[in-house]
Amino acid sequence: MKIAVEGCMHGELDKVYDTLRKLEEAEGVKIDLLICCGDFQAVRNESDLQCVNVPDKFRTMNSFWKYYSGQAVAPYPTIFIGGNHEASNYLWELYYGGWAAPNIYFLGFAGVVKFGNVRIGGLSGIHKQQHYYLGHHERPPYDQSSIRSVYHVRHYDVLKLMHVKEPLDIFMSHDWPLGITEYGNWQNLIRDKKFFEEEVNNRTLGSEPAAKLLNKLKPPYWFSAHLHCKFPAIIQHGEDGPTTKFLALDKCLPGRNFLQVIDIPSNPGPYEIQYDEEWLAITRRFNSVFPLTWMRFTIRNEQLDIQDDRQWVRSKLNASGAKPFDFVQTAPPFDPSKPVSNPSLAVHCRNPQTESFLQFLELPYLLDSSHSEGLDRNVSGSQAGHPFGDDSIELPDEVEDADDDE
Ligand SMILES: [Mn+2]
Repeated sequence: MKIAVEGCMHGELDKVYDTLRKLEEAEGVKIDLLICCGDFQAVRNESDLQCVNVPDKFRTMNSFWKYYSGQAVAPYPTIFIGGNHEASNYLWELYYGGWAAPNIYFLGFAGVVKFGNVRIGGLSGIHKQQHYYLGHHERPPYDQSSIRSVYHVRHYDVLKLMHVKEPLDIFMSHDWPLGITEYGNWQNLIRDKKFFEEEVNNRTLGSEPAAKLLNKLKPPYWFSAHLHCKFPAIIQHGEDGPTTKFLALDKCLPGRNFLQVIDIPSNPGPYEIQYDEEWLAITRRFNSVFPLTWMRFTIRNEQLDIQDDRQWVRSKLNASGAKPFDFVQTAPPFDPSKPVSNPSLAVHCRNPQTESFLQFLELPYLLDSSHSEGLDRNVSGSQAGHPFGDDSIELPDEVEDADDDE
């Protein structure tokens, strides 16, 4: 199976698919799947664009809407995670994962799916310590604080991924695992990217939860993006342990290293995206403690036994199949002939894919804020005192964005 891996998409689907078509022709290969490591920008219309945390000069429609509206069709099955520049309102509708457009699958805030017999996991967002232990309290429309914190990685989602016991083939995180530079040529990296030097030397470059997941999951491949440069590394887990090939990739610009094709041994195709039994069991087990407020998320025993859920999920999948529920449009797509200058504020929408998924797992719908009304709201009422704005780790990304002409 040939899998094309891409760094940040930034809404440039036309360009990436075009590059892949040319690559297939030039090399005489067939690409089976595209995976993208975040900053996908699944922007459907002007309202979504207001939910993306991005400097105004980069607040542009780009090309996802064509694939969402049906005007264009993704020529390769595409799987993506979220980064720090996303239509977060739309990704929240699909918190558990789902089709963002036909043939384009969002892995969820955390998720695992199967493509053929290849098992792919991922964690969306970037790490920010001050928000790590909070619940997912953010709802559209976002303010200046929640438009940023909505994509900050949560302990809850990492904990779910820490429960994955069966081997994964590929894992994706948007920011790099903390300390990863020690396993590659960091001297080259800081020569080309001077502003990483201090963080590399202080061992502060990257995400601590991603590093913990890397240590726990030990997948053969780990891909990241975010810092807009290529960086390979090889991690040897223990003396006789397995190895992980790490690769960070750039964003999609001419002359940049934004694509890599890997060849993974697999069953013969055709392949399709399918639900993963172990992941659904973990999702089912953890949904009862899904934290949805400002309150600090703690759980008495962090090791939950999922065996009963596993059995239950297996019989459900045997009865109904493991194919994800069909794509459904939930917002009008952008119409270039009728641009909207004053878009309405985005509000939460119950995506039928998510509703079907939860019905399938016999779980309640919790993604709208009404769920927390019965809980103690004192904590969530104190927004004014909440720290925000210190997004220093994002600086390299934003500094580089500011230098680039897109
Ligand atoms: Mn990013």
